[in-house]
Amino acid sequence: MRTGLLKHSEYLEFLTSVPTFSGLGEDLLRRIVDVMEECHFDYGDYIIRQGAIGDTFYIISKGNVEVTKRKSASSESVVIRKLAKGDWFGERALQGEDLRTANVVVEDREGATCLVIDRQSFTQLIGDLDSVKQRKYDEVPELSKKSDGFYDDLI
Ligand code: PCG
Repeated sequence: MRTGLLKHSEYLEFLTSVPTFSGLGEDLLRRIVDVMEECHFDYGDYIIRQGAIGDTFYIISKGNVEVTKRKSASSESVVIRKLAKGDWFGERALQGEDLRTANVVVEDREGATCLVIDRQSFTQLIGDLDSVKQRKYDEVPELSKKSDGFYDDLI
């Protein structure tokens, strides 16, 4: 176990409050807590960069982030969503292909804290949950993704 006992029960309680995870049995939740790492990010940090290779899944435990996306490598990023405590992200690069499909940037002046899970643990413990597997974003269905992780069209 990587986390101390106090943190362990704090995380367990937190996960129980997140709808996606609340219905999981305590055994599975404990296994998830066992493999999580707490990471702090500062204001303006890119937790995820669009087009980069990704191997990690994140659950926000503190602060707010913005999801932004570029239409092409040369165009400006636009904000497409804001996420807060209890929201999770980073699953797309772990489902099949490895490239990040958007940026995730810390919006909170105080920074943000995430619970981070690596690809192997994600695949074993989380990837099969229906709410994770079936999450769809409001993207134009006929978007054609190119090999560099950018889309021909925006959301
Ligand atoms: P991933 O791994 O592609 O990295 C960026 C993350 O942003 C993505 O996973 C999703 O978890 C998250 N995200 C939140 N909203 C959106 C959205 O509308 N579109 C996309 N592509 N990703 C989103």
